[in-house]
Amino acid sequence: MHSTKRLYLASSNSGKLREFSAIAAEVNSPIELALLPGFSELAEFPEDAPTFAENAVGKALYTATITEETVCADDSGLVVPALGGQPGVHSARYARPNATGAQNIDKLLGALAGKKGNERQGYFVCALAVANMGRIVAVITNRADGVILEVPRGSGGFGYDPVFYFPSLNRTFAELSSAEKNLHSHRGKAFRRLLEVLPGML
Ligand code: ITT
Repeated sequence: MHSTKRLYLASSNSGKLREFSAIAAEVNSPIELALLPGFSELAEFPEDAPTFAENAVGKALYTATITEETVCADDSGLVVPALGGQPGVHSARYARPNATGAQNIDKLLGALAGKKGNERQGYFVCALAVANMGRIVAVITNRADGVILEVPRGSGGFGYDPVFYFPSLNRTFAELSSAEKNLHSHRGKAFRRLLEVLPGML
């Protein structure tokens, strides 16, 4: 029998809380998740480091200054090696600041026009960092590998999902149920790993 341990997410996104809570419930985790109270009043953390992990660590340390509880911050995005790693850490604002998923997809398909085969390979990355009282407790990263399609397919998910074809399921991420996506996605895999290592550390 485990005692419950609380982990705050450095986010005001209730979709993210639902996604992570569903994964925690599946693995019967003793970690109880909640959105970090006061997160939306904090000045936005500038995610301008060159790697996902650095951004997640910076955001975790920054947001953990408003609580004595343990905080988890994440950063994620799509890396396309044939584009020199773009959109990368700029994934959310690839087309322009506050771009929609469709605008980012348009820019990505334009950048990949004429590219075939291996040049259309890409992968999603998720970095999770956990901080408490000014210290980093854990950093986890994981990835999901796929191929960027020429034409979007499916209406689920968000961001680049409609053009992210996942070969082992023969579907795009936008054609998966949320349970299927959680099983295979960069974020799902990183978060399950975090749930494995974290109970011993809190
Ligand atoms: P918060 O920081 O407010 O949580 P965000 O949209 O900036 O929201 P991330 O930094 O985690 O979230 O993700 C950056 C971008 O990477 C996101 O806006 C998408 O364009 C893309 N991305 C990340 N994970 C994705 C996924 O599972 N499917 C599709 N696109 C994804």
